[in-house]
Amino acid sequence: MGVIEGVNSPADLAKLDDEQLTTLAGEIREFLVHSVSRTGGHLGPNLGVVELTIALHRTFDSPTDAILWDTGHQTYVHKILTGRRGDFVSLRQGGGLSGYPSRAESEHDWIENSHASTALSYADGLAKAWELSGEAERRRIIAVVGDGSLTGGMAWEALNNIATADRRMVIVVNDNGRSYGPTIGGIAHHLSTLRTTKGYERFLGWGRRTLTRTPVVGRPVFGTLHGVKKGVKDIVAPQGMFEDLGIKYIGPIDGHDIDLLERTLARAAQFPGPVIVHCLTHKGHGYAPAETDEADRFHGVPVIDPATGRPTAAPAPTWTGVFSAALIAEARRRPEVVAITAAMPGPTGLSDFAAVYPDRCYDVGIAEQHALTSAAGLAMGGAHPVVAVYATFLNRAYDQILMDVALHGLAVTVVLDRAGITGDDGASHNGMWDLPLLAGVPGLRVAAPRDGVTLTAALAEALDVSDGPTVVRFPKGALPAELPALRRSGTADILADWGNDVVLVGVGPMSQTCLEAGRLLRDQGVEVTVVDPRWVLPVSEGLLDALRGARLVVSVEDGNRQGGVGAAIAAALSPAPVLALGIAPQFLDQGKRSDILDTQGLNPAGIVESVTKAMVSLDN
Ligand SMILES: Cc1ncc(C[n+]2csc(CCOP(=O)(O)OP(=O)(O)O)c2C)c(N)n1
Repeated sequence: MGVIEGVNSPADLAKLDDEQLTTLAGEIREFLVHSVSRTGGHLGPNLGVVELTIALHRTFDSPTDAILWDTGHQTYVHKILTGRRGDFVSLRQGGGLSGYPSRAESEHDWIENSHASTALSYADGLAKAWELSGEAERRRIIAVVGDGSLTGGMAWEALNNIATADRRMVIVVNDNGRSYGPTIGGIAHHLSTLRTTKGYERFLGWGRRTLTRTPVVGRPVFGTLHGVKKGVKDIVAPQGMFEDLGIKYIGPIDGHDIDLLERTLARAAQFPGPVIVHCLTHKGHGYAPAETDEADRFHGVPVIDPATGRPTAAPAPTWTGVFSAALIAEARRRPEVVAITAAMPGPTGLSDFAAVYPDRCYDVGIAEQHALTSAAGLAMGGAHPVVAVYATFLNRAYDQILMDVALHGLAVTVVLDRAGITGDDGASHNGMWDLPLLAGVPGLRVAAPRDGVTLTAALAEALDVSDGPTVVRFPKGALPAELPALRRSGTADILADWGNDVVLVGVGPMSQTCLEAGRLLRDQGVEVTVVDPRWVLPVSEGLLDALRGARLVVSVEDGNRQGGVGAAIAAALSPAPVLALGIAPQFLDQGKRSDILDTQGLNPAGIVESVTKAMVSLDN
């Protein structure tokens, strides 16, 4: 039996000696590689925090003490140590173990939102609450934040507040130098300076030993040196940024040395105020294919062969790939086109663009708000920025797209990847919020292409718009086959025309689903037309032309139906009856995209059922 089998709760860690702890770390790594290679998931980040997580759970008393993981993608080891090792077979699957912390799963999980840079704000609030309730003396708060997540504005808003009070809090900076790719920007540069500079503590130790041995002048010189501590610190190890804020800084320390981690964390826990422990870790540590992967150190992997790290399935063409190629083609003939990513050049398809046009691509860090307003500035200066983000992260930048871009009538194109139901990553990753958010932005136009051809066309059309923002949204996953139109009505495509008693309107990839539902209805003798609006918001004249005269209009979108495209069509056609199908506002558990669509009735049979019911009630 391995050591790992005997660890079912943090308390079990206390019994282990140094040798057993080293063995445990190795066994956890082996377990992670074998388990995640079968399910897919965040492998690299978790391989990097094995020792750190062991040390945290040995030093602190979770859940009496709160360990708050920023982003939460690096909590697999935490899950293993808190009794969930047996559930990894179902990682990220419907009804299985969540890929992020989950409050329903464990009392050890506090935050389950996978959006980055929030842990320090949660920590600040929790510290205030425990101060008010009198629990602050007996409970500790530990926030673990990566160097990538430290590039997010929220982290700095939190630090600014944390620094002004002397509430106890241990902030562990898990610095592996990477977000997906290398972490960018001044903060990353500062951390790397700390990483490479001789530690201040070591310098002071050297100063004390050397100078106090020097007769007469030595002691006074050391005293002066100690007195002007801050200045010396900035020369030797410029941790100034944190200490200038008013937060004690310890480090950098080796984040793979359990004993050193424990001693340092224990020291930090005694400090009567906020303290930063700067830990250096390696993403993908101990697994060669991850350690040598230049792109992202196996940040997130599909199902892979554990021996080689290679995906077991042949890569299929993706929406992201079509966007990436289309953007490069557009940039070739439009010198004003530039691209912006918020720390996700690979996943959003911008790394290929950056390889061709390095001077026209900006990675701004995990800073969606800044990305949008910086894009506004670029547009003011004559560029046409394309901001590529996952749909779920656009939520962060709503005010910026509304006030900084749209109010100014600036030509910024936002490309939303992973729009609609994404599935495996659970509630916080579904891109189901964008359409209702964007529907209320004056002057903003949204395209939802249904296949690769319409995606390429939508991007070109968006880049032609010069008087306001445009959005092009598409889902996660494999690209569907091309779906040609019968004819155009303005900017809308008529996909099938078997009479117009009922008109089905499919948003983006739901056009294909509507076409299949249309065929079933036609076979039942219903006169039905299927339309893809392509440009879904605001509701276009061409679409309205195709809808007028129908007895029933049914729209289908794989997002929040409250205030979405269907609601906009209903408002435009009122009082004509419109059935707006989509997802009722809710946080959906993880599962396969197709399974979730089935349970929401957003498949051909479900649409037919809804249409039939609506027609019956119209007839009565
Ligand atoms: C607001 C937001 N934008 C983008 C992401 C996508 N994302 C997930 S993890 C990650 C990088 C995080 O880097 P770091 O905090 O250093 O953690 P590491 O994976 O390196 O351990 C990014 C950009 C996110 N989770 N949240």
